[in-house]
Parts: sequence; C-alpha cells; structure tokens
Amino acid sequence: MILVVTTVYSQETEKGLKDYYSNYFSIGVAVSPRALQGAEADLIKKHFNSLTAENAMKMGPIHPEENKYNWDGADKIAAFAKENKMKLRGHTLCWHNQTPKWLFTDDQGKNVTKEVLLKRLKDHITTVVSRYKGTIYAWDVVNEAIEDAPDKFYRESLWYTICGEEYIAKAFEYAHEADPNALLFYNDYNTESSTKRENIYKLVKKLLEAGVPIHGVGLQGHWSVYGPNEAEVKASIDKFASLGLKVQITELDISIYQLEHSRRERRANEPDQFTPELEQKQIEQYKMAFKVFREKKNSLTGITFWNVSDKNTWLDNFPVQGRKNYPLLFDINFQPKKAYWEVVKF
Ligand code: HAH
Repeated sequence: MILVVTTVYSQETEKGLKDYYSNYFSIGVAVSPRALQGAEADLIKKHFNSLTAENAMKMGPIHPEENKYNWDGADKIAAFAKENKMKLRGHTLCWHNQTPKWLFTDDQGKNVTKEVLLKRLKDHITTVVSRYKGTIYAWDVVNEAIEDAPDKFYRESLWYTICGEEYIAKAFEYAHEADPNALLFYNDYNTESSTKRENIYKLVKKLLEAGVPIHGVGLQGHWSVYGPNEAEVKASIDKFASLGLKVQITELDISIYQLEHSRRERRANEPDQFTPELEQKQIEQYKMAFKVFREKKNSLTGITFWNVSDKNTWLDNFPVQGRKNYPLLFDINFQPKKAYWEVVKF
C-alpha cells in the first residue's frame, strides 16, 4: 500500500507544468542566458517547452552599434532551446524601450529622417530574423505601439514621431521577407483595459485589411492579484481571436501589488511582504487565469511566463526599484508554490 502511494506521488512530481498542459498549449518562460545552468536549468527543462529571451534579443543588447551585433546571449538561448527540443519565441524587433543609442540620431546627434530610420529598421530586422530563421517559430515584431491613455491612439515614441504609423506595417513586412514561415505577432500590455483593447483591435484590423503579414496578438499578461477579472481576460482573448489570429499570453506574471505602468520612488514604509492574504488572492487569480486559458484552448497557442521563479523577477525593480515581488509559480528556492498545485489540478 505504502509502495503504491509513493509510486503515484513520484510520478506526479516527475511531471512538469508543460506535461499537464500538453493537450492545451505550449508553456514557455523568459530567460537570461545566466539562467541556463545548474538548478535553474533543471527547473526550466522540467516545466517548460518554450523559451523567450527576456532581454538578449532586444535591439539595445543585440545591436549596440550600427555595425556591430552582439549574438552571445541570444545564441546561447537558441542553442539551449534546440538541445532540449523547446520552441523558441523571438522578442522583440521594434520597441521604444531598450533601444541602442545610435538608432534614432545621426553623427551630429540630430534625429534621422524617416527614410534613414526605416532603412535601419529593415537592416536590423533582416539581419536578426535571418540569423534565427527556422529556429524561432514566432516573433514579437512590434511591441507596445499603442498608448495607454484612452484619448490617445499611437504611442508617441521616436518611431512614431519620425516615421508616423508606417513603421508598424513596415516592421511586419521586413520580418516576413526575412522568414516567410515565422509567425508574426503584435504584442502589448494592459490589453484588458477596454479602451486599450479596442485601440489595439483597430490597429490590428487595419493591418490585416491592408494585407500586412500579421498572424497573432500577444497579450503580455502582466497582471495583478487585484485584476484583471475573468470577464476582462475572456473578452480580450475572444476579441483578437475573432479576427482569425492566433492569441498567446506572452509575458505572464501576477504581481502582489496594484498595477502601475510608470516608474516611481518607493514610498516610506511601503510594505513588501508576501502575506497569507496576498498568497490566497494570488492562488485565486492563477486558478482563474488557467481555467480561462483551458476554456479558450482553441484560441490560445502558447502561455509564456516572464521569468522563472520569485528568486529573480523584473517586478523586483519595476515599477519600484528594490521592492520585492512574488509573481510566479515557483518560489525563491525554486519550489512549486501552492498556486502551482492549483494550476495543475483540473
Ligand atoms: C514588458 N513591458 C516588455 O515587453 C518586456 O520586454 C520587458 O522585459 C518587461 C515588460 C511591460 C511594461 C512596460 O515596459 C512599461 C510599462 C508597463 C509595462
């Protein structure tokens, strides 16, 4: 009897998150090259079957000077994915953050013309997408081009200021030319806000109608224990799926704080404890999210977490530098949290 119980138990613990969801969608994680060794690598191999580079493929890190690419980190991640037969998502080809210094200016420090900037975008996209052709199956081509404010539409980034809206369609065209088999995504956060959801929908619909090669929408999924709610999550998935596009949750985490989208200083006495109350709220939010994901499995092709465990998460430093967060399914010692066991119980 004891033997039977032990056997069942060890089978259960041998299974990883990806195995529970093998009939649903791939389960991914965003990593740094440093995470691909030791205990963290073991955790990644056990639970995930898809990888995204957290930073290594962004324009700043990978293309630091106009005539210099830095492939080290990106190549390491691509090699690890290949070795372990994991899928690989590319993130991201055109974004307003983490851009290299040289990108928007000429040698006098003045903004370049639209023609020059589009040429630079094309060179960048062609080089990066070609290098990982056949290895990266999906790219976040344009990231966060829509404004949060309900009364605005396009984000007033330097891309937009210099090129106007055209840079968005161009980015997709350049990527498609470099790898016609790659699935091309528009990716954004705060997609459960009704106005931002509507604006992203308008943008994507317009691109589709213009014949731009776009195949999917990435809902980042930087959520909180305080929201979004079930109806909002369902509405976003349904809305983008209704365009005939693939939908993925590309950057999932569930913060223990209220959502904020701008950096700020830490307030005096601002707490950063993962209390039992917050833990319980997080369990409920993760349960809700994965219940919806399972229900929507015909629309969803991938769920990716943004970082591996609570030991290190970008949310420890955003929006507040040095305020500890606990947004993932594995704790600071790489152990599955209670929320994990709820997510795999179905
Ligand atoms: C994401 N932005 C980015 O897509 C990802 O590349 C980065 O590593 C972390 C989060 C989310 C975001 C933001 O950049 C600014 C304000 C709010 C949310």
